[in-house]
Amino acid sequence: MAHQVNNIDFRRHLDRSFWSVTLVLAVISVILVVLIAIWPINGTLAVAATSDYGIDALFKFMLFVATPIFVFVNGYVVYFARRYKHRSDEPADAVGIPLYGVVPLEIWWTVIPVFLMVVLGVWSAVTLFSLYKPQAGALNVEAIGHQWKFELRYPGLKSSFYGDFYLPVNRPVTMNITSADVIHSFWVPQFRVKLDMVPGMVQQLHFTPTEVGSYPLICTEFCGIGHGDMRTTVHVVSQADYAKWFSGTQQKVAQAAAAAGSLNLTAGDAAKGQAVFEQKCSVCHSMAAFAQKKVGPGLQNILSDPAHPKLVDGSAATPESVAHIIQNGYSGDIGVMPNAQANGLSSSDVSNLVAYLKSQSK
Ligand code: HEC
Ligand SMILES: [Cu+2]
Repeated sequence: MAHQVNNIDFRRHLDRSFWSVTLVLAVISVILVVLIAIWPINGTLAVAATSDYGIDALFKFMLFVATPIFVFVNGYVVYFARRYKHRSDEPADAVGIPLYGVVPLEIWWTVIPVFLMVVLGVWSAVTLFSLYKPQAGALNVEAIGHQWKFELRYPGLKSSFYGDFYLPVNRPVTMNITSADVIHSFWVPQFRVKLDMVPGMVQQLHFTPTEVGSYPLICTEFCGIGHGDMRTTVHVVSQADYAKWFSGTQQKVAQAAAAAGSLNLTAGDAAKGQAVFEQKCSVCHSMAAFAQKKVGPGLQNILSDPAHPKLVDGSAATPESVAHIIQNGYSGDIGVMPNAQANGLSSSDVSNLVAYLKSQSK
């Protein structure tokens, strides 16, 4: 007969196989913990900014504690499942040891995790706050998330730009982070920083890049169909290279602004247009019939589709009106088509795109 027993001496029921398994699990844990202790994390993933701020140490501590827990819990689960499984010579309704409460065990498995959680919590909070500490003389950069790219704004540049960006080595950076549409996330693994980009909210990250090199900036918040493509590169360079890049970009941005008015649609190059299309439009448009929608409609035969003689904005399908939509964007029943600035298009990109769309129309 099964009956509940409190505080029975459970050790009586643990035979030698239990203690051998315990020994094996202890040995495995010790080996893993030693391996973790000597593992150089920055050999696996380089650290390139001061913002590691002890994050690697915190991570190691977590692994250090979690690994033996993982080994023991899973080891015992497997052991007990085998050792105390139902045997064919037992009655079908046999129950195991009538073990209900063992106070000393319960105290231990409460006190130890509480202690570990408190240490982890306090340590994490201290580490986190150090990421929010502004530094003197910092370079202020704005990063704005868009579906699906990063827009960058620098003081002294007439307008923002998209794509790769540069930071001078050993100069503190304040990254002002927000989003223009949905929630994205700003993550540079080698800087050990990650912060959500939230529309309507500007948050700051403070770090100093310390190693020259090129590192990925990755969106780590699922933000729609193009999320997987939402990555770019941050180049950490010497002060001189940074100055060179900055003045070059300053010129480019000014030129693009000046050229935006003058669009020459007859000079477009369809092959170049195709390359731009694949890079910047194909997340939302396929080169197929109008009805083949991704986010926006299919764009094949856009200039010669009897089923759709008019464009989505109601204008007649001419190269000029297609260029108008590509430059200014359009928001209608289907959704939002971003403008040329948001898509990062120069005016020659626009004329090349129109030439390409023309070449895909019969
Ligand atoms: C974020 C998604 C998105 C991106 C990126 C995008 N488009 Fe669009 N596009 C749309 C949507 C949505 C529409 C339809 C708008 C509506 O009518 O509501 C559209 C409409 C259009 C139209 C009008 C189609 C018609 O039949 O009238 C053209 C032309 C066009 N896009 C070209 C481009 C080109 C060229 C690019 C690349 C530079 C591009 N789009 C990038 C979403 C996008
Ligand atoms: Cu994103």
